[in-house]
Amino acid sequence: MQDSLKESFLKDISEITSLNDLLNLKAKYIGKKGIITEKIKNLAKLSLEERKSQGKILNELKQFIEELIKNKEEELKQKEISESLKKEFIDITLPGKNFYFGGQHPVNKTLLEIIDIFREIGFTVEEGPEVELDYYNFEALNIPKNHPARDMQDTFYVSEDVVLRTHTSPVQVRVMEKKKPPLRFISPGKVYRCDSDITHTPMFHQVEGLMVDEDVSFSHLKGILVYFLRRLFGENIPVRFRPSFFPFTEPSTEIDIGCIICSGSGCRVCKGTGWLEVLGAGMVHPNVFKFAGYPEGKYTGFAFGMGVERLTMLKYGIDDIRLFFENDIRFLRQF
Ligand code: 2NL
Repeated sequence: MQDSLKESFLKDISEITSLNDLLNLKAKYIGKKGIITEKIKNLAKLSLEERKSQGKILNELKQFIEELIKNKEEELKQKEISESLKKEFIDITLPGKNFYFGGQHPVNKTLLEIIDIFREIGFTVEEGPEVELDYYNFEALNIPKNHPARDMQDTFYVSEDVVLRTHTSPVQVRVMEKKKPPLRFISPGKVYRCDSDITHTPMFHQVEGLMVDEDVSFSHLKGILVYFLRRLFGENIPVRFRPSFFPFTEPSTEIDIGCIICSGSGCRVCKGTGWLEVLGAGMVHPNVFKFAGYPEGKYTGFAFGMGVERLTMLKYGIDDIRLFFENDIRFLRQF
């Protein structure tokens, strides 16, 4: 009788594959209402003789079952651990996922190049507000109210006498108000004009420069700007000066370099002329010194200005300025 019980237990336990089933099996045989437990309870009904022999057999069987369940439990726990280890295995020798480094924005690259060149020859860097008084943006630069230059530059007005600066020249006026010559600095930064097409964006970057002292002449202007262009575009770049007009300089000039796309033979980029305009410059107008509070006739100086997006477009042969502001990673990765 107890032998067949043992056999049925051995058969049952051999089919167990989970801890949960094992607990049920334990309850079935040796739980509160388990088969063995019941049998032990029923011993009381037997004669002393039988109680002794049956009791011994049942106790041994119970111990045997407990032992096997304990072993099985250990075995199942080990199996569970090794299975989860197998499932969670990470092959650290697999190649990593590709990721890409960001790059410097091409406009910023050009800007930093320009700043470096001027720093090396003793120019410092000055900055100022982007929201500017009409006075500093126009008035103090010899552009009076109703001057056509104010229409030429489509200006974002914040209020009647506050604008988004249309150039970085107001920085230079502010520096002149505070410091006496000799002055030699550049003012890079964002400027704003109400204009948008393939060569204009409402915000772009400009670098202006100013050098003021006693006896600064047009030959200083020429020497420094030709040197600058040779550094930026290469030693052999052709440079030419054309007469021009700005309200804040007299005389004024626009400076061209030989077309870097066609080397001067004429192409789409230089519109067949062989030349590209890259700088505006001139000798500071006496009225600008007057607004800055400098004594009349004491100082002379030259000033210049350039558009950083335009220079970057020429340098890399980019034909649409809006590409700079779309931040398409495929575009940006090329620089
Ligand atoms: C251009 C031309 C220029 C200046 C900027 C300047 C500043 C002061 C006094 C006189 Cl405080 N001039 N700046 C002079 C000539 C040209 O910029 O084509 N910019 C993109």
